[in-house]
Amino acid sequence: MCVTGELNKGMGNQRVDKSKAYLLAVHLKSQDINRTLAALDEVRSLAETMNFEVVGQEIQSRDAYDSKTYIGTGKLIEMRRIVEDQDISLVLFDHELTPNQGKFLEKQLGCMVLDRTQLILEIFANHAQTPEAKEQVELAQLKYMLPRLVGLWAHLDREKGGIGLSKGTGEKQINIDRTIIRKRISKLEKSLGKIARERQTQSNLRKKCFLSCVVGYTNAGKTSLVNQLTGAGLYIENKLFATLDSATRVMDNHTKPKILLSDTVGFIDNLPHSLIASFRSTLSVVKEADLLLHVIDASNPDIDKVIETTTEVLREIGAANIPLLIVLNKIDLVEDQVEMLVLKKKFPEAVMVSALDIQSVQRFKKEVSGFFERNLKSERTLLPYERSSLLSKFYQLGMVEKIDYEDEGIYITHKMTPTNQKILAASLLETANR
Ligand SMILES: Nc1nc2c(ncn2[C@@H]2O[C@H](COP(=O)(O)OP(=O)(O)OP(=O)(O)O)[C@@H](O)[C@H]2O)c(=O)[nH]1
Ligand SMILES: [Mg+2]
Repeated sequence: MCVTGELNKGMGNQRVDKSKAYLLAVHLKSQDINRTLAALDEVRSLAETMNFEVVGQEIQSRDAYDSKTYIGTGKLIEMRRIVEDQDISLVLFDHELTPNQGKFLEKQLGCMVLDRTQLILEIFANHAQTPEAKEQVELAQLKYMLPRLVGLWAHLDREKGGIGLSKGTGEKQINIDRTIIRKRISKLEKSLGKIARERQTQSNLRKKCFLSCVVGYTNAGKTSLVNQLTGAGLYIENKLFATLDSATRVMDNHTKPKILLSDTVGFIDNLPHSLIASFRSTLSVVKEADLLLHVIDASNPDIDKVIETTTEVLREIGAANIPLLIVLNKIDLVEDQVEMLVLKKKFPEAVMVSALDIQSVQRFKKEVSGFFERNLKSERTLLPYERSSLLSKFYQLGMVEKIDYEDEGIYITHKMTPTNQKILAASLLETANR
């Protein structure tokens, strides 16, 4: 499903004419202007990711958002002239518009209007490659659309006299559409549920390993680091949301158990809730991780916001309590020594890395292995001789450090992840009960 279908025609490298886009933001006087500027910059990156040509931008200072026009009547008139004079195809807003505001603005401006959420949904729709990602995006779009149907069909009721429709035609159409959309949502949820169960089987296999997962803001360099650390060859791009699927690769073969590294979809400020909900199964890998590597673009001027956003999403998906290592990537772009010192002071525990510098990547790899070793406690378990067949489980699930054969049984000194400890305990209990 693609709202910008017409505009997107010929997108990609072959695109000849880029659609001209204009950015609009409302700055509330009570807010920090830097945040408004940063939000507008982000909309620009989203627009560029969609291959639109951003030809201008405006910031309107107001005490409050205007409920009808969002930007205020004066600015709207000024904007209409700009749209006409410069042949603008679409106006992009830094904020989520109400369905009525969206429709009203489109009518007044005479061009397509997209808000931040729609833009993000469009990018996801464009980038989705796998059947799972496509279904997740469609689900998010339908959930976004459902409460907005009133706005879409209200005109039918308003215009009923003129076009000869009976009273309430719009309302009836809304009910038909709602039923169709609800059916499709339920079908998609069933299909995604099936994929999630298959994913669970894969994850049971993964549990035998130590799972680390990169998380963080979109474009922070997560996939680049995964590629450097594992040789994965995953797709990277200097655009937002290049990655929409999870991918897991072996990072270290020499440890017991192996260390795996997963890449996954990036986050953004005010990530639409429908998207987070729909991407739950893709993000399940984050929830299962033994260690999260929070990758941050060190050259981002608003690191606090980036951390805030990631922390918030991690909380929302139930991954807030997993051990987390801060990774300041793109350190090669921080040229100012003072800035570097500020970063070191602010994040004394962080790993500083550049995905472009192999030596720093190797140091980073050691940090992850070190974390893994530090966090695995040595345990000593007694295995009675009559259950010695379970010895192989210890080797499968962790590192066996020492074995002592005593009169009462085999004492095994081992290290394993908390998840694998639980799997082992369950196996021991199961055989004890037989
Ligand atoms: N200068 C510099 N550029 C980097 C570094 N790491 C990644 N990049 C660039 O940053 C851009 C984004 O990199 P990705 O690895 O796709 O970022 P990501 O976090 O996976 O992004 P999404 O999947 O879109 O969320 C690419 O153009 C990379 O080449 C780095 O350490 N230094
Ligand atoms: Mg990526």
